Amino acid sequence: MGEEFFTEVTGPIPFGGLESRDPLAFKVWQPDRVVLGRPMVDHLRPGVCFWHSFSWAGVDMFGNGTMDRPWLVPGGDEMAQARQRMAAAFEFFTKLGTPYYCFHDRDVAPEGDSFATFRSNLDALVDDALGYQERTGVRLLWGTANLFTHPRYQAGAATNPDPAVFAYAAAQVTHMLEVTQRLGGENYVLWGGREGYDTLLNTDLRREGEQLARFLHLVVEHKHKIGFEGQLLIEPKPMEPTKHQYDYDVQTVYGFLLKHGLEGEYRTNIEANHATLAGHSFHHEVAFAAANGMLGSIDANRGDPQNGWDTDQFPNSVEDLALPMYEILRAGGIAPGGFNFDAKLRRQSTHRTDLFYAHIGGLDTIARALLVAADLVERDDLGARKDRRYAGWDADLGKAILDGHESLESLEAKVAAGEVDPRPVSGGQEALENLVNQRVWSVR
Ligand code: XLS
Ligand code: CA
Ligand code: CA
Repeated sequence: MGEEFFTEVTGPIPFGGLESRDPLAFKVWQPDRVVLGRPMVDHLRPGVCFWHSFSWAGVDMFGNGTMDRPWLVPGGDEMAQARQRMAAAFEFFTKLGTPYYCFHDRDVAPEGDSFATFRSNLDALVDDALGYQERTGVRLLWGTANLFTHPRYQAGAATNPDPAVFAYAAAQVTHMLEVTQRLGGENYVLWGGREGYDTLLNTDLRREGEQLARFLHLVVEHKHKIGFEGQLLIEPKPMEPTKHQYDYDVQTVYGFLLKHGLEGEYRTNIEANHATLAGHSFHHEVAFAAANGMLGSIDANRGDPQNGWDTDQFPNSVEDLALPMYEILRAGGIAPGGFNFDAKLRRQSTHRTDLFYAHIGGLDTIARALLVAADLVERDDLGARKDRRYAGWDADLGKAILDGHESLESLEAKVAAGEVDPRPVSGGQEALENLVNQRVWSVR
């Protein structure tokens, strides 16, 4: 073993239980605990994201890096630092005990001064990653290409007014899709960070929509050509860094895919904080995706209700997560997706061990949300009440309407003859909320 980076944590983080006072022990997360007939780890498939945890030193738009990250100190040999970064990452994954990780091409490999150099840097580091994966058993949940940091992408990648930028983005995605396949990645994500606009004064919405659709078709073609068996995912976000982003929310993405004949090829990677930025709840985004065959994977994090930024904080509210988790269980689970912690430390959490506290809290929170959701599914009160509420649609009148056996005229005749005379029924929202809270409070 080479240099050790997380010396305060000696071995895998143990399970301590709800009464444990050890800050470096799990209170709820027990990968092997069986929930609804499956180990917890198979339900949640949690992953650590490379970019926030290993490729970011706490830089923000007003200040320099604050964190103790020797592999990010500016001015060093970039390939040597990249190797250190990967060693630190795999040491962390193994000590934390999570099965998956996710990365952008640029998180692991130095850019160099040309695409050819970038590609060979990436290939060398992917060779290393393969070795680490084999030795540790940690797997790749998803790969993605960074099409937003370099100045060439300032006006978007696929939606750029310059086709040369489209071509450059295509080159990056081609290679990263192949890298993801080589590493056995189970999904490939496209987040259109700058596929949007800052002002309509210089933006042709019609052209940009067509360009984006063409790009998405090319990705599908290449996926099938190389036989990549993973799932393609689009990650919605309404804004930031652009003023408006085209993949606004799951429903917008779904409509775009339908319009361009891409349905069935992509699902969504839903990030909790992006849902709230879009003015929705995370629950809404997950429920919409589940109802329309668009549920792909989850980026687990939260925003801060006091501001409208993408703060990417670690999840810490079981109440917020229990109902999205319930939708996921009812939809048959999240695999081949998982729960990627797309979350970063606060800038003042400068110590390396803070990374452990953050992920321990996040894992315990999603694990407890899973227990609550599983209990709700097992009792099935919510499902049964919903079924009762819609029972009319399974009876004669509802079926006749949906099967096309009724017209406006035939319905008018029924109403006029007094055969149909609806009475308002209570939606019972408060009783339902109580039911959920009772589970949140009592499940162990
Ligand atoms: C940014 C996004 C990004 C994607 C991957 O807001 O969350 O990190 O998950 O490109
Ligand atoms: Ca994300
Ligand atoms: Ca985010």
